[in-house]
Amino acid sequence: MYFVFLVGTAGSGKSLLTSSLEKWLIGSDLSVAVVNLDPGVDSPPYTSDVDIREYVDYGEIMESFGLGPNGALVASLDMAVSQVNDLRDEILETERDYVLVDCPGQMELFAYRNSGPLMVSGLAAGDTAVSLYLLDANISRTPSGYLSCMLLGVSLGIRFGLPQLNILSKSDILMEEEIDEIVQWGEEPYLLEGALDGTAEGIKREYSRYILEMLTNLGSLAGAIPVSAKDMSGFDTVYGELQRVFSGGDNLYE
Ligand SMILES: Nc1nc2c(ncn2[C@@H]2O[C@H](COP(=O)(O)OP(=O)(O)OP(=O)(O)O)[C@@H](O)[C@H]2O)c(=O)[nH]1
Ligand SMILES: [Mg+2]
Repeated sequence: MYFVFLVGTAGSGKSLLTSSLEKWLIGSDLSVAVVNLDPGVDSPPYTSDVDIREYVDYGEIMESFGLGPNGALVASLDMAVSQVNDLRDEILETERDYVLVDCPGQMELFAYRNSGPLMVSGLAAGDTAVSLYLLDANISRTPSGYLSCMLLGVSLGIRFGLPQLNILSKSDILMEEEIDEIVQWGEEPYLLEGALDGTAEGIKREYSRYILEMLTNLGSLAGAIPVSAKDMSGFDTVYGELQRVFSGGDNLYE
């Protein structure tokens, strides 16, 4: 069983990509289970095989504890993590090859509290797992937006401890030349440096240089694969990269 966790900032396209990737994998004769890990979602764009909402009632938690949306998400995840073994058993019972896990959008709550990483490690529990980190094309189309998304990606990699593929989500909203430029930023750091120098000034430029140098030294400036969940494009490349990782490729954060 191969676990694929979809992570990224709020609205970066995790749920729609989960849905489109499921369709693509099934169309390639592979068996797929879909897991919804977002307790607060109303109607995800897929039919989940395993759903955290069967284990915790976000609305009721919000009401009975007098919590706001963020507090209720934290409480829901904290409660659900005690049942992670049951969630995993339910996943194992599907006996599918691939497990797509759609993670909650509020990354600062999911990744930077204990329950998120505990949930991820509890679900995968020794099986091969990878995370797809979505960079929203709306943000990463500018050099400083791209750099800050990459920085967040490193931080998420440290939190989850999984090999990670960077996905340039919603690439259909970009022009072909923009996509090429962003892909090249990942391949040739000096191009990103030049683009940053041309767009940032003062302290922003200085910080950007330091961060770029750090990411380059860490070897963490891996490129992002352009994908559109809307047009179903880029999936063959994602699948190829997943195979590379699953067949014993790199694990950056172990
Ligand atoms: N153009 C375009 N829009 C997309 C794509 N993927 C997602 N969107 C849109 O982006 C918005 C957010 O998509 P979701 O899939 O809900 O994103 P998410 O990361 O699951 O959001 P949260 O769970 O709320 O954090 C929706 O309006 C989607 O229709 C894409 O590939 N192309
Ligand atoms: Mg979602």
